[in-house]
Amino acid sequence: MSTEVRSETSNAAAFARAQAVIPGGVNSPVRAFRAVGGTPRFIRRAQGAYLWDVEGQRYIDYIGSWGPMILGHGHPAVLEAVTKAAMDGLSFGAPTEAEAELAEAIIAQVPGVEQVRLVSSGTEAGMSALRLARGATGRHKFIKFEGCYHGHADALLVKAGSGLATFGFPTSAGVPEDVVKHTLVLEYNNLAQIEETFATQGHEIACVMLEPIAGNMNFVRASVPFMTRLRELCTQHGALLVFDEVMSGFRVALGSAQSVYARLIPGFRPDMSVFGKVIGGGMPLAAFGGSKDVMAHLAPLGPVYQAGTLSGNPVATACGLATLKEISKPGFFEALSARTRSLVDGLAGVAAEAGVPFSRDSEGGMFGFFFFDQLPQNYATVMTTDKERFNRFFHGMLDRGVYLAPALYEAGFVSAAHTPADIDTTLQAAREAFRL
Ligand code: KE4
Repeated sequence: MSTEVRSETSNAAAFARAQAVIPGGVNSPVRAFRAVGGTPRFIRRAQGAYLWDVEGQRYIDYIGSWGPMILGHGHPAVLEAVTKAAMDGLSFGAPTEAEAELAEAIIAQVPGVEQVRLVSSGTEAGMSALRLARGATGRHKFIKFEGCYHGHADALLVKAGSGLATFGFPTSAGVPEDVVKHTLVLEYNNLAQIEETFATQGHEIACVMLEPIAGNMNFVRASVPFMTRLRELCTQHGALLVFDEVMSGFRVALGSAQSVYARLIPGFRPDMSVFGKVIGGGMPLAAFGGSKDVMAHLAPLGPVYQAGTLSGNPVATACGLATLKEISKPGFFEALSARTRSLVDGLAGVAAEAGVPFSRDSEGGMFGFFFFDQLPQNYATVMTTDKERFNRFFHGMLDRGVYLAPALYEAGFVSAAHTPADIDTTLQAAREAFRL
């Protein structure tokens, strides 16, 4: 672990300073390390697969800004594009050719999407997709699944109520009950629940929104039977199937998770898709899209209002375009998938040597692991996995220069900048951390 003598402060001092002026010292809760304990690392800079904190400690970065940094930090082509765009103007509040170019680049890789609207965050994209689904169908109810996160819009901050297909109740203060009264929260991968819910309420359901590979409960795939039936039920009842691919989009495959399911389920495609993270390359940019018919309900064409001062921002758009150009190159995902798989298979081998119950999965540059002897299929099971063991492992790895997600329900990410030597270093750290 290399240490640069640059620091004029410590993580603890930086945290104390931040806590005085920012709630919890962070601008997004997961960064505060509340789930794992300890002092969050304040990052001063990043390059390739590495982060450096204010104490000069280097970390191999397996968060990658929670997904966007698929090329690694500081890719020269991306920095060049961002710098040029910035020199031409930071924001116009007027349309630019680059927005159409980015929309074309997204649409080219996702057959089910004919048009997209660019926005500034995954929350904004998910919220807008829900409003559009409701406006396009004239229905209010929608289904989400426990363990899937779709951003912090009020109607989406809901967890399962007791019993089958009851209306959820808010997971956050400040969300009135009547805002979530149309939100049905079901168990991920539970065929019986979607059958019964559609049988009794199908005619009232505007959409089903889900993460096809759920990275907000670490890494849980929708089973093929579940996804197949979900598609059939949505089609049968006139509900829109909305894929939240903010995390999985352009991360698990160039065609996103929906291309993985299209290979497993002939002719499969969702009705709407939500993207973020990778398509912005680390800048504030997200999108939602679908058929021209569905998107025609959006203002200024139709009655579903949606807007944004910085939507399609030229600097963010340049960053996203440069990122998509690089990941579209032949062999990119094959190499990234192999590198990610070498990490998780290596971790499984080291866990076995240590006699630690462990399961893992990965797709493209996204991975997950559990201190549990099999891969969980739903949120309830994920939450029974060994939290104490995870927290010890997390800090053991952090102390050895490996930065994993600071919560057992979060996914991990490998970039094109991670080398076989980085994987070996990670596995060496794990050999010790598994024994803590
Ligand atoms: P943002 O509003 O954070 O850009 O996107 C919300 C969102 C929507 N949909 C999915 C599937 C997501 O994973 C996210 C955001 N992901 C989290 C990581 N679990 C971002 C990290 C954070 O909240 O700080």
